[in-house]
Amino acid sequence: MNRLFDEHIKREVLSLDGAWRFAPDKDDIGEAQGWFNGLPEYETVIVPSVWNMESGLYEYEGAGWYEKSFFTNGGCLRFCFGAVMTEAKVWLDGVCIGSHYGGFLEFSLIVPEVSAGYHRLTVRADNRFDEHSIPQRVVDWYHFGGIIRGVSVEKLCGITVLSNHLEYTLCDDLTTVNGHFALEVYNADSAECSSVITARIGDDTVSEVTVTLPPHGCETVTTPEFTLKDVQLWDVSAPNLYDVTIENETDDLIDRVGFRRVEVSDGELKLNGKTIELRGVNRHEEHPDFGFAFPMSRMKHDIDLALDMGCNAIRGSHYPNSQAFVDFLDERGILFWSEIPIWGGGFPEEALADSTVLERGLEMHREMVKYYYNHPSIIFWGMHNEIRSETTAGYEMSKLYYEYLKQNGGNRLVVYASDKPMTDICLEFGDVTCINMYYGWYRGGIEIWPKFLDELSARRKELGINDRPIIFGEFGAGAIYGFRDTECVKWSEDYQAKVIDYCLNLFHEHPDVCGSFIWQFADTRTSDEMGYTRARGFNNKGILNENRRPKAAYYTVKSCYRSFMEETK
Ligand code: ADA
Repeated sequence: MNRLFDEHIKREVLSLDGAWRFAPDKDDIGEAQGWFNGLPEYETVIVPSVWNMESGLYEYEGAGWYEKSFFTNGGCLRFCFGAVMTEAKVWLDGVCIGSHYGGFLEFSLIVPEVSAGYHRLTVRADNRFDEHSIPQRVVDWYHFGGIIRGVSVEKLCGITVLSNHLEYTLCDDLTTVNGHFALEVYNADSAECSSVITARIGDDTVSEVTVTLPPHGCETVTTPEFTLKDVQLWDVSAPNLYDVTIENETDDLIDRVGFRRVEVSDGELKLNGKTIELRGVNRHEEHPDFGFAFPMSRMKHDIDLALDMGCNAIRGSHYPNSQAFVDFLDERGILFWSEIPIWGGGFPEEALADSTVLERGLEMHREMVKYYYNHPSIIFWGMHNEIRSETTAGYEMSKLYYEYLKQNGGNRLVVYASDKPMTDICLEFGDVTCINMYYGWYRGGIEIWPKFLDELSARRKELGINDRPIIFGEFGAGAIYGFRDTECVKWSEDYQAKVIDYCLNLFHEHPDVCGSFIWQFADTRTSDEMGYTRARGFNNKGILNENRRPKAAYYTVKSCYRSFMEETK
């Protein structure tokens, strides 16, 4: 289960979450020895999870095999994986049925004819890196391995809808919507099949389309255009959602949508025509007990904390978060920045120009757009973070991804976080100028900030992009939970609170800045490659510690963000 609602009522879905047989493959011999025909030795683990939480595997990087038996009364089956770190290969009864690259994105594999009876599903997950990996080995988070999100098997019958995008424009009256659905349809039968598919929004049938497909054919069809009147907008203060049901006699796909408009105009960021200031945090979807297999109950708690601080925005740094988390954001009215894990600090220039990397990154953007398209909370697609944006390779990558996302990403802005704006040659590819900068922590004290802001304004003017607002995508300071000091020294909670307080107020007062995303929401376990700059093996810039206990900065942020919020009322 990866959503906060049932995606199917008519379609038969069997959850495969729970106990699986598991074996780490430390010598990488599993494939040669045919482990897909049955694991020679195994222990029981619970899926979803990361293997690093199993004893003896805290630092394990390599391949891991998972196996589970299930029963079906036969037919066309679709195996759905919420996310597997990082490369997955899948077998059904010893026969390979497909593979997937990319750790934080869902994928599904269809097997057209499966006999009735018991079957064995085997997954080999591999979380190693090479020069073509996204991310590359050096990242400031931990390289967890395993099946990190839910797994299910769906039985497909006749014409089925695999995915849907609601494409719409909101008219200037902000109450009328013109739209249509783009439906990815598949024929699960071994004969040609025809069916009328109906699309409902709430209780209203808005569109119908007749689909005819050859045996096991798949295509994307567009429903006729419809108009909806008196629409209740989705907004941060009133996150109105509508249920969507796409169905025919035997199949259905249920989703939720919200109608809103996001744009940059008159140099300001606007949501539904009104200027909005983003009061944000960066959050890793990572927990000390669960790694990337972040439980839904804890997601809700994180959102409660963010709202308590007065946040209205979260950056899903640095990879697509689980669908359930974004569902919560849709429900609670928090804006989201969703990005793929191209983390520049560890990305050498040659990797940016590597054709496999470029294609893998593009495919990750395609999948992110495909699976997250209908979430109203997502207002930014993030292309990458802190890459070598002063190089030609950085420019070419940015251009490729920007053009793809502008064309295919729906009503959203495209952004990336730059840590070198004075030499960056890609800034034209950000609808908003997003800066990561750490004065007060790295590269000198907080007194440098005003000078930096002046230089940034001059640079943006020179590039002719000063009509776009600025967002601070990252800033902050490290603090060890519980370390207080009257001298306000580095690593103390007091020092962190001071830096954040200074930055938030400075950005809030600046006419060109439309938002701040503090680095970071909670402390996170990091990789060995980050070395001695990361006390305890953690990135300690959380305003909460890893167990979500507040540091002093929590109350500073709460006081700032809540007072900014009051000003906009
Ligand atoms: C970068 C990076 C973050 C984190 C941060 C830090 O800006 O994008 O992931 O590593 O630095 O803590 O230094």
